[in-house]
Amino acid sequence: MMTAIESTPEFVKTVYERTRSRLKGARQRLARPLTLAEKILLGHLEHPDRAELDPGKAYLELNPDRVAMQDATAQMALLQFMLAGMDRTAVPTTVHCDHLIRARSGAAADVARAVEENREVYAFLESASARYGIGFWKPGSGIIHQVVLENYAFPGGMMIGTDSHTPNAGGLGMFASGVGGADAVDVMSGFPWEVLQPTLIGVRLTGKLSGWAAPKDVILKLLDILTVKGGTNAVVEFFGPGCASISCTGKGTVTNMGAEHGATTSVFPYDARMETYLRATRRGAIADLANANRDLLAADPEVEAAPEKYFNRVVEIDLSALEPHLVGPHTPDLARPLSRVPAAVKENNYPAAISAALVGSCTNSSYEDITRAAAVAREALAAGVKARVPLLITPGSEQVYATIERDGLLEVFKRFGATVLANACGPCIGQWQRDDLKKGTANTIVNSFNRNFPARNDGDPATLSFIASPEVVVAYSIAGTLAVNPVAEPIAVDGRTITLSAPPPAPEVPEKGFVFKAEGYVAPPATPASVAVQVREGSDRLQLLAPFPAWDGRDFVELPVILKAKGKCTTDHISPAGVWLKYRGHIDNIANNLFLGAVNAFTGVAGKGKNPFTGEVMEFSKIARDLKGRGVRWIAVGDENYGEGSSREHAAMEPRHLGGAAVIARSFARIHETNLKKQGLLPLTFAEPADYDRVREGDRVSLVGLSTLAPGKPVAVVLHHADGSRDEISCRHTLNADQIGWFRAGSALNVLSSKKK
Ligand code: MIC
Ligand code: SF4
Repeated sequence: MMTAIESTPEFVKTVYERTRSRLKGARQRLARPLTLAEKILLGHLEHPDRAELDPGKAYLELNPDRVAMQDATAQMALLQFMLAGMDRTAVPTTVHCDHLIRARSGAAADVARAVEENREVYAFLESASARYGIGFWKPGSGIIHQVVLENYAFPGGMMIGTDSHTPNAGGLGMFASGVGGADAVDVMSGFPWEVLQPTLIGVRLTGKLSGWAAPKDVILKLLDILTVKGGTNAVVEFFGPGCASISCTGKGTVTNMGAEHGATTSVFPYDARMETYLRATRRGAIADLANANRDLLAADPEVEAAPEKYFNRVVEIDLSALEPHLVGPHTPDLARPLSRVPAAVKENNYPAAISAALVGSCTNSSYEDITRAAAVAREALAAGVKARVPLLITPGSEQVYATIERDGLLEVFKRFGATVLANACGPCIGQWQRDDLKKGTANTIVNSFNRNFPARNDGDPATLSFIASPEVVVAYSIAGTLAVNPVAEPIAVDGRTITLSAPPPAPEVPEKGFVFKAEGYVAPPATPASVAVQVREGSDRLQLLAPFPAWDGRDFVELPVILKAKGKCTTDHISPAGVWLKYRGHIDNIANNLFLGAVNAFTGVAGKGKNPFTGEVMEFSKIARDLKGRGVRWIAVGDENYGEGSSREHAAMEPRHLGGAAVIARSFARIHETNLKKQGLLPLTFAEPADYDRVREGDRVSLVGLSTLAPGKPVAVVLHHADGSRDEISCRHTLNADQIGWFRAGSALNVLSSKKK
């Protein structure tokens, strides 16, 4: 039967009814009050009566209500889905074209160029969407998470998305999690989503945001507290009286950027602010349903009364005391209140001059965000001052764009000297053709994005990227320097000074309502099966996949270590985006970027290592390819929180494609660890984290006893050093029985295709 792509009231009603009935059994089993996250999780269990429940240990089988994919990850996801042999997706699914548009001269020209440059990729995505009954959002229609919030998210629902910032929908009370494409393929094929049962972090908000403090500062403060790995395998659930002072899209900012502390998702309870947003986005009937099911959409009252009894950890944030923050460079958890920035700039020798300011990204591109940012620009214009550094604005969606245009905000930005870019990811993902600076010039940028890993925005590791709220970014664009606190100190401009006042609270939804615009949406045809999926033979952008070979049943013996990564090794280090985004549908071509940003622990140099056979120093991808040619599998070694950041499964498929067998790290980020398992690699952690130091250059590694690999059972690992000595160490893994099956079969997809429902 054809399911609607939309989250129709009938659909939402069914979800609430199903949740209620599944919760009944779960409540009996647990016999205690439940948090909101637990209600949604238990309400989406495939087997509520018999599922093992053990936070941090048990794997849950869940039935998400929706799937969303963006163009850069959808390519691989759909190529895998094609191998699954399904006729159409089992749950409502959408594809959003937002990552492939290069920001250069402004919205219209950039979209036109992107359509030209990515013609065959868009044709593939559109035809595959049509073929499998998926809703398709064309380039220029908006950033996935903003479009999902405006159209598809609903309180109490569960969705997965092939993008790490999918938790944005938590601002509308949805349990929304970022996953790799292979997870999405499971759910699109009618199988459950398997995820480690998260532990629970409760964040109690008190007080009220005021002055320059913005929703962004709530998450920047939380990142400061939790750090980039503090949320791993946990759900962050907000509660307390402060929640009411944050709008729905503001809540979205907070949950969206929860990706940066690694949480499985973050979620707010349903409240009047969400109701306002639902009604303003033409979903009054869903607001009515939510109102009638409030008990499902918030924690039980006992939880708020004694949170420490129900959460593994409780964090308190007093919004009234919150100062505006700036985080960075290079990591989103290096937070400082603005008042401390000038001193930190001196101490650390950061370039004080700002070379560019950027507002936008899925985290901060709502109507409210743009309005607050425009208010700062307006005040400056009234004082005769414009942006003193290039200011680039990316609205989140067609709807936001059309509405800010009608309300005169675009005009304000134009007068202020800003460039308005396409409704897309743009510079947030390195799609920024910067012609103003020579590569390698140390420089500082400020933006309202979410990640600031080296080279992320402009492909240049010499750029220091700092993150703040949109209004603070505009204030910095006026100051042009980090040496002053632009929200508290007078700013010197052309021989005089101006002092900015805090922007007034912005309307959370436009007073005149949103301009509804969804010209970029293409619904699937009534008879999808007749559509041919377009993949040109010999294309350098798209390549059909072949299944990875099954494990041969033998131990891995004396495999070379091609990379020992030191320090932060995010997915941007493993498989950079920017110029490489163009190969996201071509496994062999994109594999040429393997480990390009990873820092070699033996040399401190990024992207290169020593070929274990020839001794030659070369790019890691070349080493891997050479070993593959010789029929030799290999190992990579990682540090803490290996694979932090994006959901891109390329970071797991590339090593697999080029012959990687295992990654041994001190710890893993959740999505990446799952991606490795899904693609048939073994993610192992050092039982003794200090054993990381035992790995020497030129080592060969044996993984012993793999035929008896079992859940919870450590793996014996032998490090054979070049001088003939050896170290025997123990490694852990988190594979459950099913996941061991993926390893044996060669990948999760091989298992899925063999048991297609
Ligand atoms: C990102 O912000 O890093 C991305 C680009 O949106 C990724 C997805 C991708 O790499 O395509 C993410 O966050 O998952
Ligand atoms: Fe796009 Fe940036 Fe959001 Fe990723 S974080 S979805 S690149 S806007």
